[in-house]
Order: sequence, then C-alpha cells, then structure tokens
Amino acid sequence: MNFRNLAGLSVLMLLFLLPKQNMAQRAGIAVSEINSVSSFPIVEGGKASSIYIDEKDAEVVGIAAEAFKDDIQLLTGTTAKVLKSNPALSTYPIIIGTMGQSLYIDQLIKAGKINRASLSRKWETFSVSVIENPLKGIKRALVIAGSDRRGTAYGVFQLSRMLGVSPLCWWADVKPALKKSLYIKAAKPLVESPSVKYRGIFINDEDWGIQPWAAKMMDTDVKDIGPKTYTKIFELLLRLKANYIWPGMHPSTKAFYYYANNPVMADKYAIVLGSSHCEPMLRNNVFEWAENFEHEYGKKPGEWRYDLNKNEIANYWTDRVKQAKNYESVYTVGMRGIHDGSMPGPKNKNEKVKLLGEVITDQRTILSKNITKPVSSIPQIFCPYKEVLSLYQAGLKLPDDVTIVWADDNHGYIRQLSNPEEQKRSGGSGVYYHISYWGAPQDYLWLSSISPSLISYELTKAYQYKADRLWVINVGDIKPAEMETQFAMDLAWNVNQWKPENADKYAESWAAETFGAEFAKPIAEIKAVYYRLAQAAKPEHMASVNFADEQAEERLAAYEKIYNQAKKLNDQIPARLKDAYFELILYPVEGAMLMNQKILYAKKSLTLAANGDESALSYSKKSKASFDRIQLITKKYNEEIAGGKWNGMMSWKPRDLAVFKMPKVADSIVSKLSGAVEKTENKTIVQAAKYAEKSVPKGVTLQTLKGLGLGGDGISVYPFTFKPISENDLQNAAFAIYNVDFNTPGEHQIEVKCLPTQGVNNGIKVRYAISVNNDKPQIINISPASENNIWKQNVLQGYASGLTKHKINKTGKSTVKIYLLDPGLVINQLEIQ
Ligand code: REL
Repeated sequence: MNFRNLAGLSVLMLLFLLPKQNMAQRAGIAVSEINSVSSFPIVEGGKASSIYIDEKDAEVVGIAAEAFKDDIQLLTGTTAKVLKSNPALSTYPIIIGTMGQSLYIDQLIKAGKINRASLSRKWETFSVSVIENPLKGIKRALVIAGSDRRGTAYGVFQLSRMLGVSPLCWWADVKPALKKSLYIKAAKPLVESPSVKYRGIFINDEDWGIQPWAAKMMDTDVKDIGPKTYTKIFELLLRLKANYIWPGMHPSTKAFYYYANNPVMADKYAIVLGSSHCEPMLRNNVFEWAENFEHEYGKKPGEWRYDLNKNEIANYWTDRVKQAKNYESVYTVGMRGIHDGSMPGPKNKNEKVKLLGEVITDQRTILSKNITKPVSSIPQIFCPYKEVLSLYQAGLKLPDDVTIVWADDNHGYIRQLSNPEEQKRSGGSGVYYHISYWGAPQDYLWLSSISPSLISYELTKAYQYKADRLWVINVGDIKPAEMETQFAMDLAWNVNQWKPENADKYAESWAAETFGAEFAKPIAEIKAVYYRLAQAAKPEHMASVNFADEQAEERLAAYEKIYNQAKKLNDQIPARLKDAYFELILYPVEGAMLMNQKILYAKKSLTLAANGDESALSYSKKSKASFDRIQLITKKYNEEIAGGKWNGMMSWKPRDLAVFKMPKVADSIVSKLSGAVEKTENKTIVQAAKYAEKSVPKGVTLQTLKGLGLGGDGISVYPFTFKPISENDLQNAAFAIYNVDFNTPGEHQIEVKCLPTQGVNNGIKVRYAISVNNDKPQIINISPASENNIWKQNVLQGYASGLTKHKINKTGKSTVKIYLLDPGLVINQLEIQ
C-alpha cells in the first residue's frame, strides 16, 4: 500500500471512529495526523502554520485566535504565531475573520472563494473551509469565517473541538493526547448556525461551590466571583458555542456590575449579559438595593414597593441602563421581591397584575429613553417563574416583542409553553431550565443527575412549541454539571442532533470525545445506570423517598456495580485524563453510591435491630463508613485533584441540609418485635416499552424513548404538537396493549407510572385512558393542578401516577389497553396488584 492510500485510509478510519452524530453533522471535514492529498497542514514537521487575523476585527476574534494557538500547543507541543498582517506572506496560512470586519475575509468573499450567501445577514454563523490558491501568493489556506464576531469565534472553537480539544479542557482538566502532526481536509465548507438564538447558563446557589472556590483560587484580591473567574466562564461559553449568562446573584456574591471589569470582559468575549427572573433591568437587588445602595446613592433605599416608591426604583434601573447600554444585553423585565420572592405590594391579584403591567411599561420607557434604538428591537425577556406564572395567566398584558421565557417547575419539567396565539408574538419564547436547584420540596445542589434524555425531551418539546429565542440553564456551580451543561448547549446549537429518541446515546459520544473511543461504551453504560437510579431519587433526595427492601437491595447492588466498573476503568484511563475522570465520572458515581449506602444501610440497621437481628450493628457501621468516605473523596476533590486547582469548589453538604448528615442508625439490638418488617406486596411490574401491540393513528408515532423516566425507558406520542384527544374520541388515540396474567379473579389495581411532566399549555392536561379486557376506559390526568404535596412527591420519586381498579372475571391472559391522550405524556411502567 503506498503512502497516499494509507493516508486516505487513516482519514476514513477517523471518520469511522467519530461518533455518528458528529460525523453526520460535520460532514465534509476530517482531521488527521497524516497528510493526504489536499490536506491543510496545521502542524507539520514540528512547525505550525501561522494564524492571521485583521487588526480591525472584533476583540473576541483575537481572543479565539490566541486560544486556538494555545490549543495547537496543547495538542502538539508546537507554538503557532498569531499575526495581524497580510496572510499572503504565508504559503499555508490559517485565516480567521468576520465578514465586514476582516479585509481578508471580505477579499475571499469578493473573489468567490467563500459563499457570500452562507454568511450574509446570518446570526452567529461560521464557515470552515480549506481553499486552494485563495489569494495571490497563498497555496492553500484554512479559512474560518464568521457572519458576526461570535460566529467567527464559534468556528474557531468548533475546529478546536474537532481537533481533539474538549470544551471542558480547562473546566474539567480534559487534556488531549499529544500528536505529532495535524492536518485538516475539507471536501466542502462546514457551515453551521445555532438553533436557539440566545443560549447560556445561570450561575446560581453558588455559596458552597463556585463562590468559595473563586474567592480562594481565582479572584483572590476581591475574594469573590470576579473578572478572573468570569473570564474563564466566558471562554467556556464560547467553547460551548453559547452566548448568554445570568451571573451569580446570591448574597455571598457581590453584584456582577460591582466589579467594573466584569462587563468589560463580557464584552471582550462577546458574551451577552442578562439577569435572573428576580433581577429586572440587570440589577442585583440583594446586593445593590439591600446592601450597597447607601454606598452608591449616599442614602438608604426606600421600600422595594413599586406602588409606593416608583421614582427611586425607576432611577435605580435607569442608572444601570445608562451603564450597560454600550454592552450587548438582554433586559429582564417585570418585578419580583428583592430576591427570589413575590413582588411586594397589593395583595389582590388583579391589582398585582395591573402594577406589574405598569412596571413593564415604565421599564420600556426607561429603555427607549436611554438606548437609541426602537424599544421593540432591544432584547427583553419576561420570565413567568414561580408565582409570576399565575400573574401572567391572570391576564398580564405583555408587549408583543418581549420574549416569554417559560420556566420549568425547578425539577426539570416545563410548566407551560406558548399556545398558538402566543406563538405568533414577535418576541417569541424561550425556556429557563434547571439542572441544579435550591428550594422546595428539596434542593439538588450537590451532584448533577438530570439525564440528557430528560433535558432533550423537555427542551425539544419546548422547541416544537417555538421556544427558540432563548434557553438559559441553571447549572449551579458549573461543576459537577459539566457534561449535562455541555449537552444542553450542544442541543441549543443543533436541536436536531440529540432528539429524545437518541439523547441516551449522548453519553457515548461525549465520552468518546472526552476520554477516547475505547472508553466510550463503558462510560456510557455507567452513566445510563447512574441516571436511571437518580430518576427514582436523586442522591440529594434519598432521605425523602422510601424504597421497599427489595428495591433498596437492587439499588445498592446497581450502584455498587457501576462504581466497581468506574473504578476498574480508572486504572485504564491514561494518566493525563485521571483528574478529568475523577471530576466527571468517579466522584459523582461514588458520591451517589455512598449517599445511597449511608441512608439505606441506616434504615436497614433500624429494621434489623427492631427484629432482634444481630447483623443490625454491622449495617450501622457500614452507613457510618459511607458517611465518612463522602467527606474523604470530597477532600480529595478539593485538595488533591489537579494539584488542588478546585479547592473550595466541592461541598458534600450544600446548605448543611439534614440529608447530608449522619442519619439515625441502630446502636443496640432490641428484643424481637413481631411484624416490624413490612411485607413487600405481590406486584407485577410491566415496562411500558414492552407492549405486545400498538395502534397509531395517521400523523403521529408512538416512540420508545430510551433512558427517559423511571426504570429507564418510556413511550410517548410524537410530534409534541399533536392535538389532545377528547374522551369521546378515543378511537383516534394512539394506544399500546399489554398481555397480563391476573392469577386470581376479582378486583385488581393498576398503577401507571409516568414521567411527571406538565401540560404543554394552560388548560391542557397530561392524560391517559385505560381499559382492561375492553371494559369502559377510565381517563386519568397525572398532572397535579398545582404544586401541591402530590407534585412534591412526584418530583422527588421521579414519576407521577394514576391508579385504577378493574374487575377481572377470569384467570390467565387479559389485555390492558392504554391510550395516550395528551402531548408530553410519557408512560414508563405499569404496576399491577
Ligand atoms: O432557581 C432559581 O431560579 C431560584 O430558586 C433562585 O433564584 C434562588 O437564588 C434560589 O436559589 C434561592 O435563593
């Protein structure tokens, strides 16, 4: 085989090794360590091609070019040059630039070497191409062109990612393997643009992670999350092809604008600034109103009451708009409490709605007075979060151009999406979604365990209801939610890449990208079980969910199994990736296992002791050992991993909640009490995806969704936009049939366990209908009318259910028919008694 064939083969092999989704999306581009015909040499023979930018281009282009230089260094140990001069000085230049801002890119467009239409008037679009003889004197160029400043930066970081630099390279210590040479071959330009216009993160509940870490390790001068930390966050956002942030806003953190360099750095990195649902007009009230007002204005603030103190509040907002108007921002409009509470003022709902309407009108007046643009083209969002949703539903008049950012119920299930009328609004809609949360019924601030499958199900549904304007994900402290954050941003960039029906494959693709193809499958297997177990109770919720003895045993065994797999894999992971592996895989898996052991062994010790069983005390000891070990591995995370880089980032007891403490265990054996052990009832569990037959009307499909919901799989009807089926119209509903053996005639109960989703619009429920042996179908709505105790239980146990009773007259095979009536219904299991 001659060299040329060998080179071609290696490119092909590389394409083959790339995760399928990547390959499809990045069609036409291949990277290789070996040269082949028409490859562009990024690094060859120990020399790197030079990177050319136009000095007049946006600052972020220079930042991306410098980062690309560093990435090349990381990948090959070779130093490239970033030059602000004419690329025609080089035979093989890397040209990076923005249309309309880079002379070189404009020349290439003019010469027809870059397709003008692929970039012209596009939002954040990039084109990566290898061009033969692009300009006089240049033999071949690698050209990364953007339609705007962020488009250029995303093109650079996308290319870095394809060359092997993970977006988490700094944030999770993912170090690439060293390569001798780097070539890129582009059969045709790679052109991409985002599905969602504004995409980003909310740093929240930062008091036990990113704030103490930043204070200790990053912004040591101000002992806070300051410009050094934010610069790293902004780079992460660019690498994730994200553009938007709600900065940290808790009392432990000073306001973002308090540090003059914060917005300056955001602008350099081209990151769009926003603020959370309770911080209208980019003002962080916990600090700026409640704490620092006197310092800023030389007097104490009046009441946080728009009905009583309108002028002062309006001035306070105006001052921020004046300060922010030259930066790219999205203004949150509306008003809540100083922090995360309801707007103080009138008690009567109608009056409250009226006042909120006035607030928004006045905020828009402030915007139009201070920004020289029509107010309808200043990006604004309104987030009907918590109690605000009921004000919106009560008739708040929202200006048409304001984007409605629908929120989830804090536990990953979106509460409402745009109805057909709302979908026509020029402001469109978006989503505020949690993968980390402080609040009722229980926080989940320690480990990250919301699966890509759930994120995809909810966000894809939202997208189909036209929520494409802005997605903001509450990522807590970023760590240890790195993978889930990366997933959400990958989805926001290309909503078709990770549909609910293939989102369970993300872990494999991500692991291949992060740790190498040989580790992809085993890591994906571990993550699948990790997510499945957390669906039935997140580690942080273990004290609030009860498991029958048998379930508890299964759970412990499953955790132990994945932990052992994870540990074994650790021995094979290359040394350069050990820190990353600990942060991303080992710590969360072991932490989750230990939390389960701590709680479930403690319970077991009490039950055994109550029955006079001598082994009770050994379970008390095991529980205590797990408790101790959680602290030990957390200490390791903070003090040893990556040479202590993450010191302060990981707390094993955020908010010091009871669940993190040592639970009550047996300390002595009591005399045997009869009947203290609960008998597990005789239940048959049928997985919903294992139906015997199905019937699906025209226009919809019944989809099995792997990795979604209790037990791991669910079924749901697509598309999300199908019209709900009325009770009299069951003949037009999709249904699944299960063959079930009821071993005794008489009354039986069937519990249908579903994902605890909420109706897609106000007024739409989440219903199924059930009939056994063709008896009269019973219609059940699994979505509670409000966030009551049932909702609380549902989100903790990871399912909502309906219970029906059925008279069975025969033994042997019966048919259970389940109709799926509303969009967003996911059925996971049938539990038959
Ligand atoms: O998740 C949310 O959006 C809210 O709960 C937060 O704004 C709030 O900071 C909460 O964490 C508690 O203070």
